[in-house]
Amino acid sequence: AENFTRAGNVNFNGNFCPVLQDKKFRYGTAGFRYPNEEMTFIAFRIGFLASLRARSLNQVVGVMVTASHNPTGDNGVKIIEPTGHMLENDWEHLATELVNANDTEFEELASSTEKSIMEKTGLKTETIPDNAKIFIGSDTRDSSPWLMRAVARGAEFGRVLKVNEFVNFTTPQLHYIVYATNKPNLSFDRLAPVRKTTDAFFEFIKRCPSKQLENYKPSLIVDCANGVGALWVLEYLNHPEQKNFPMNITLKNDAKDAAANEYLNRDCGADFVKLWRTFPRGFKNVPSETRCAALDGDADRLVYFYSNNNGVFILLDGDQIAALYAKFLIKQLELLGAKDLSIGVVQTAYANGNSSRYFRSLGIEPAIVATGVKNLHPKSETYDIGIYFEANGHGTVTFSEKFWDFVKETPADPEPKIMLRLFSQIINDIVGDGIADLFAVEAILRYFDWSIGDWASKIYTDVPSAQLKIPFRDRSIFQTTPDETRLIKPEVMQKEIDVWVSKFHGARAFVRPSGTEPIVRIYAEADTDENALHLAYRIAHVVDKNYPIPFELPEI
Ligand code: G16
Repeated sequence: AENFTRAGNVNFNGNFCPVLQDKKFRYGTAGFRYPNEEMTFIAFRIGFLASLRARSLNQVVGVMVTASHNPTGDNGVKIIEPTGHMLENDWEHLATELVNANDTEFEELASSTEKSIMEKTGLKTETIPDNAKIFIGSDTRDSSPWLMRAVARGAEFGRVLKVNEFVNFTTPQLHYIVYATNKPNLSFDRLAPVRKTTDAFFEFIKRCPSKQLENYKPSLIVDCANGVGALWVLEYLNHPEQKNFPMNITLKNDAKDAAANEYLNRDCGADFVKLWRTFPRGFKNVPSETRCAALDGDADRLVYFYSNNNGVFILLDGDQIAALYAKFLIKQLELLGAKDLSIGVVQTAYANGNSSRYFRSLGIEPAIVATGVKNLHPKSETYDIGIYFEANGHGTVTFSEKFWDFVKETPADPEPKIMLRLFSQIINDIVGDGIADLFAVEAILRYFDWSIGDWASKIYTDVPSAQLKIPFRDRSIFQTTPDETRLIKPEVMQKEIDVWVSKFHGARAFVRPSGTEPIVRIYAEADTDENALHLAYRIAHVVDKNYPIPFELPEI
């Protein structure tokens, strides 16, 4: 079954599978994501391109096989730069060209691409530098082993034979391992991301100011979305200090093998909880005021939730995590009188209006960029301390060289400086990491001695909002402004949206095509939950009127 053609088109069952000529594939928000039976030739060609990237830089390049929050029938591939970051823009274009070439065009395009890249780097076309290597990672999807092989064969076609496989890894772990392997002073190690976070976490909680905890309880329930996080969360508690400072984590939706794929992200996980603002499956009997968190399928997102004593479901999403981080970080800077370190926040159009207002009250004007870590991360790096989060729970904190100099260990360091340094080590500053973020949130809640209710009430409360997903075949008809809050095309639709928004009090709403699923997303805010939902459905009707939706929308 491994007789890949030279264009990589053999599917999952070993059958020849020509590239679909009527379909255009694009490198979306986080790489290529499609139904898994369409993915083999894409994985092969991405393996090929990754090998050219690795050869031209003489470094390790990563390829992650995952479709993260998408349903189990999808899979995906994305390339990870040697820095651990998302693939450069120019290379996304190359990837799109290679993937959309038909079977006969592919070989010629592959060889001309190889030649021109190697020429640009001043190397002979056949050169295979010593450090050029591909790290392929995958989560628990049952189509992943096959797609990993396709990536490896593609890399071989691109003449890179040094390939390491990371089966059942989270996406952020692979990002970190690729980064650390390329760093001269760090060494390659599969458990490096775990150790880095937990060593700092236990040291941090040992030093927390409140010795007698009144509100914070070191126990929580984690919804693992039946994905790879289930294999890892408890691994982070496998630390000598766990017996002195026990954290009690209960896992739910923790089916972790490929056989359990049916339940991956199904009625559970961070995307489900965020979208539907309700408990995932398996949480029926959880008592009120119990701190709960949800990861997504590849554990790169995190949201918290609970029900309060009145039985009301409360969501603490990525915006709330960013606000918690900001509160803690600003406090440390104030205690240290460190005025010359800049601190910034990066959000997207989905950020809840009250979160942005909260940051303004702290003197931080949040920067709004397009959806996708690839857009948030670089902006965040323009600050000494950059906090970036998407409302869906994807985010982290980045630090500048000036920050690292500032927190460098010296004798008699003041306590807030130590806490800043430890926090920066708990976090996976290379990319948003659901598990590292979970430990960072726990550390801060413990630092403030806060219950989840304290967190929900002491920072800000959300403006009522609603989100809908509408299946949509040709998303290319939509063009948005750079911040994605308005449609440039179709113009008529934006006019109709404006009319509806003006009819609601304190409202805003937008439509944007997803870069990971064959859907458009609708987001609306208004003065009440009912009105926000009502407005979202009004906008859905606008989409339906212009481009009929393949199902009945509720009458409003
Ligand atoms: C990916 C990206 C996120 C993005 C999300 C949804 O998340 O990494 O930055 O917010 O897709 O994107 P879209 O709205 O374009 O569908 P994940 O967790 O699926 O990798």
